Amino acid sequence: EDGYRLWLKYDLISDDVKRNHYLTVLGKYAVVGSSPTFEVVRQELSLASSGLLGEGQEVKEKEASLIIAAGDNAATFAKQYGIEWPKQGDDGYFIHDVGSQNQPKIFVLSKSEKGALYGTFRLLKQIQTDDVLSGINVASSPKVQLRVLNHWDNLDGHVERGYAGRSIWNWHKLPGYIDQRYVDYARANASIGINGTVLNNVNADPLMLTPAYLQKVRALADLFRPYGIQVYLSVKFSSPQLLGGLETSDPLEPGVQKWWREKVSEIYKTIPDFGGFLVKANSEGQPGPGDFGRTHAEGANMLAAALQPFDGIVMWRAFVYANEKNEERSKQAYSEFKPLDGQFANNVLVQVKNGPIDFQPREPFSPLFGATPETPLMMEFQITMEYLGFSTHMVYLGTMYEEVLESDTFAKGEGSTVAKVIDGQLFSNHITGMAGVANIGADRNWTGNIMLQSNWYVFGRMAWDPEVSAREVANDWTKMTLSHDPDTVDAVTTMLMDSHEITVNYMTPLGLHHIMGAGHHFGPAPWVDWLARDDWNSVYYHKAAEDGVGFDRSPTGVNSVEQYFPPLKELWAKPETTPEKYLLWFHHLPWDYRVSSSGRTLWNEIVHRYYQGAEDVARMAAKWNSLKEHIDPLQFEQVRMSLAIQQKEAIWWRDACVLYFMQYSQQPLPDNLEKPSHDLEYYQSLSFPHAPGQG
Ligand code: BDP
Repeated sequence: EDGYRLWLKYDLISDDVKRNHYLTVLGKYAVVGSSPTFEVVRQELSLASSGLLGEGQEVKEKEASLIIAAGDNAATFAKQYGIEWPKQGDDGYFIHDVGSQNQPKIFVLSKSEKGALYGTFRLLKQIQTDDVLSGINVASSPKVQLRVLNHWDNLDGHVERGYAGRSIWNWHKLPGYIDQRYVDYARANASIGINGTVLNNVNADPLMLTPAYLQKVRALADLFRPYGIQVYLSVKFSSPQLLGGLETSDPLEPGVQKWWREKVSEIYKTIPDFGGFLVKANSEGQPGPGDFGRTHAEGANMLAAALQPFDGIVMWRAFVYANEKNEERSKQAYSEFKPLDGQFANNVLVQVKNGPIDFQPREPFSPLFGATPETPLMMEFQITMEYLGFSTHMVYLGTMYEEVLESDTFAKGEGSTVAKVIDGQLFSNHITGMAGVANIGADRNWTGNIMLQSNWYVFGRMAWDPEVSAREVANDWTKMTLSHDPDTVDAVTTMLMDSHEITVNYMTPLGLHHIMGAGHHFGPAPWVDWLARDDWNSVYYHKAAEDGVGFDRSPTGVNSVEQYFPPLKELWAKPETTPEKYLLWFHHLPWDYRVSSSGRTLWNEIVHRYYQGAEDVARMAAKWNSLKEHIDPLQFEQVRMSLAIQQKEAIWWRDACVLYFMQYSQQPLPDNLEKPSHDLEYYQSLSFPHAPGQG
């Protein structure tokens, strides 16, 4: 098992009783109707039944024990069999058994073919996770409309912040050569409900919009269509100048508007169901409406007007931090976008990173969530491991996503969670979305580490239902990917669930952030103080000095807490009422400050967390090693090696950070702790000029 098959392994079920039970369902199936999507359903059922059961075939409806139907056919079956079908959206599905204990007869019904495809994958998941099928009665609908992967893939095949090899898109061989990987990518996405993909990097190459590339995009769009996946592109705001030879890209200039209208209609002629544009504007050197004295809303709306006749949308990113007020970085997105609330066109979503800075191992949620009742906000999570140890650190992000989505913004009183902002419940948005920056590459196992496939998986599951539990998803993924042995499943699920907190401990405990290597973001480097912008440097973020450590974002400092709703703005203004996980995010505290949960001094608590984190990685590695006989040898070995690297790097993080901060705390390490094996200069001298994934 080399990881290529992801969570869709369909290995023969060895337990006879179970296999026979599933045979009573999947052994004889009927897919009612024919269409490209139903062809996909057929192929998947054939692959799954022959794999899981060793047999299985499509039969006539009357003989079938599993019937998949959509639209009018589904409605007719429901009537005929007296199935009470709960109200649901077009892409939802209803799985219902009308048979008997020994001979189930199961319907997978949906209003749409896409929903029937999702329902089919759901039924297969029930089998892959050992659920009994007789009596099944499951209804599910996506709570978020746009469930989209963002590929940061460049046209030359390099993936920005990618740690799983080259881009899966072989632009050179497209459109003529369709790699089997594209098909398996589409299957994997459809199986978790992902329905959109942005093919290229947000730092966009204008070439993407040239006719030759649009033909390549079309080949992918044609392939993905039956899987319910729409294609989107990142665009460069200055394309009218760069491609069209215009003198300006000013969004209010009629010539510019015309250029985009024509480009968009050319795209739709090629790809009739094209999804729309993703835009990074006036951010990290990218061009944008600000270059012409226009606002983000004016820029977004100009593109939105061109896309609107075709039902296309604009996903406009709020990742900006170079505003004229020159405010502290964590405050800028809010300052820039909050005043624009109500000014965006109907087909614009503003795409906001989960935290106010930048995909750190841990951040409080961005204060924009809840702050824009008139503007639909799209969540942007990072699935790729830019700040979390690339692909050798095993970090399950489900708990991190869950922590963000469960956070209460208090925008409309208690219970106004980020999840409810994103799924549109809070402000009744007409359009909703969640984006994940993909961790996918051309490595055989897709994500550089089998364990990190879980992050692609959980992103899809949480985009479908932002309130699903991270543990439930971890459990499902483990069964589908690694093992059915109950003790192994429990052990791996526990590892996954603990992994994020452990990593935060050995990288950035207690709200520390942005102290990784300059540029590549690999390894510890709290000493970085030489980069051009203040807010690219580690020292700007931790502010360690003899008087203490941490960033004062309370009212005595830069007052970013004012951007949150009460009671958070009051609670987070004081260290005693700030959650410990955000302590040094919001406060600069003396080294002898008492951390309430442990009673330790701040210095001792920091040291404790670094050591605890590193020790916990060793514990995880030992746990994994004990599972050897229950896991496929190749999978086992891949993960074992990664964990060994992670163990070494956790100690590196611990030692480098503790030695660095010790200069300021001027206090020793507690006696009982293992001493760092090198001095601080040694850690500072390490360099990684060719670390992967840089821009
Ligand atoms: C930062 C990455 C950079 C991205 C940028 C973005 O380091 O490579 O281009 O985010 O999201 O975290 O635009």
